[in-house]
Amino acid sequence: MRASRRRATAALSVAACLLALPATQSAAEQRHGSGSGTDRGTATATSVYRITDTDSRTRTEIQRTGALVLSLKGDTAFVEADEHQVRRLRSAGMRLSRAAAPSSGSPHRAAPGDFPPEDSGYHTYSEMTEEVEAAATEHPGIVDRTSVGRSARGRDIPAVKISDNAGTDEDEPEVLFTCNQHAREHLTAEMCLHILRRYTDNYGSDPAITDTVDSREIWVVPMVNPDGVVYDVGGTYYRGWRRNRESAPVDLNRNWGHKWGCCGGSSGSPNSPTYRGPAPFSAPETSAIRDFVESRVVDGTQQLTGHIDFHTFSELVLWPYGYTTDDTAPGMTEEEYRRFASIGRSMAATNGYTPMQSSDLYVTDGSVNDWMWAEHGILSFTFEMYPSSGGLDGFYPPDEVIQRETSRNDEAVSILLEESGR
Ligand code: 0X9
Ligand code: CA
Ligand code: CA
Ligand code: CA
Ligand code: ZN
Repeated sequence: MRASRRRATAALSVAACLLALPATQSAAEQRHGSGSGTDRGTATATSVYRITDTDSRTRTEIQRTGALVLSLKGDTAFVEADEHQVRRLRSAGMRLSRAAAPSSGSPHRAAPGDFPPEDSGYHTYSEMTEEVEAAATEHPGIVDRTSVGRSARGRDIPAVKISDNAGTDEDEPEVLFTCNQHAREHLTAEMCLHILRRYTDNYGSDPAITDTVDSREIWVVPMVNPDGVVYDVGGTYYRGWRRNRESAPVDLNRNWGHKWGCCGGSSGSPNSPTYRGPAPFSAPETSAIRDFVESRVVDGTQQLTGHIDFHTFSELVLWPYGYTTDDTAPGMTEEEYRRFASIGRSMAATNGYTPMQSSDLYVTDGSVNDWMWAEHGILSFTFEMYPSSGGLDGFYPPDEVIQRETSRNDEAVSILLEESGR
């Protein structure tokens, strides 16, 4: 058994104290930082609700109230909402029931700014940069440590290139893996670091890995949103933070420049967790990745052919477009859509995730996949990792699952790297 007993005990005693108070926010949710102090901007308390029989249309409607669809299990959505949003959803005819409070959370941590001791398997920002440096030192021939730029608060955003002759730009298909656009989705940084280790430590001993490294240029950006990550673990409890750390924090996955703000799939309100920012690429973090991707256009040809952006959670494989529920749209022919769906399904068959067009989950505009595909023709997917469902605790799985849940995507990552050569 993992070290959850102590947490659960702590949670229960806190919960007991709160029973005497108006039940606006459960103890466990408070411990996960929902309500005041989250990136909702206002001091409205939120809770997690279960809504049955949803579809893409109703889930998009849910998002439009400012509530957040956290995960999907069949047709049942788990939704984080405040009282005002709950009233709006109920008056729209939806039936909401309070989801059970998360069973585990984080206790006081030894040192603010770090993960609590029982979650020390997760990498802080500085541990992530150390791991990247170490990979470059240990594998000088095949690892090149670079940077895509700086975050809003001036933090370096490391990028790693893995390839034979890593210091040379060779004529090989290039593939990009990005993680942690959303701050609280910590398992994703572990996913990127796992990819880094897998393609370096096994080079020269595993023939398939060696062949891939020799025939591709693999780019990995483990933490797109370092400010948000540092903030999320910077308090006594996990904060449940999603956005970056500009003074008006931006949801980076609504800030990309294709069909930005077009379709009700983001918010113009700085208080919303899905705030799209004042302009496309207003956020330093998205514009840094944009500049990097544009720098991969060599002699008029985009070198990057494949991309996965890792998120948590819901165990989904998603492909564009997100801004429209139509399969085809400008820049997406039927044949291209079929290719996305077919690769998405074959990847999902290896990890047990559910494959779908991203707007089948809910409509988003300004998300990364739409821009990568529409502007650069990059085969770009979103993976929503473990767990398959749950409330806010779904963002904080115990570190014991890291190895299992990152290696779970090995075959899918291999498929993308393979397809990117076609
Ligand atoms: O809303 C998002 O940005 C992603 N989900 S998350 O819970 N990690 O925030 C999903 C983006 C995929 N695109 C669409 N659903 N359209
Ligand atoms: Ca642990
Ligand atoms: Ca090479
Ligand atoms: Ca190249
Ligand atoms: Zn996310």
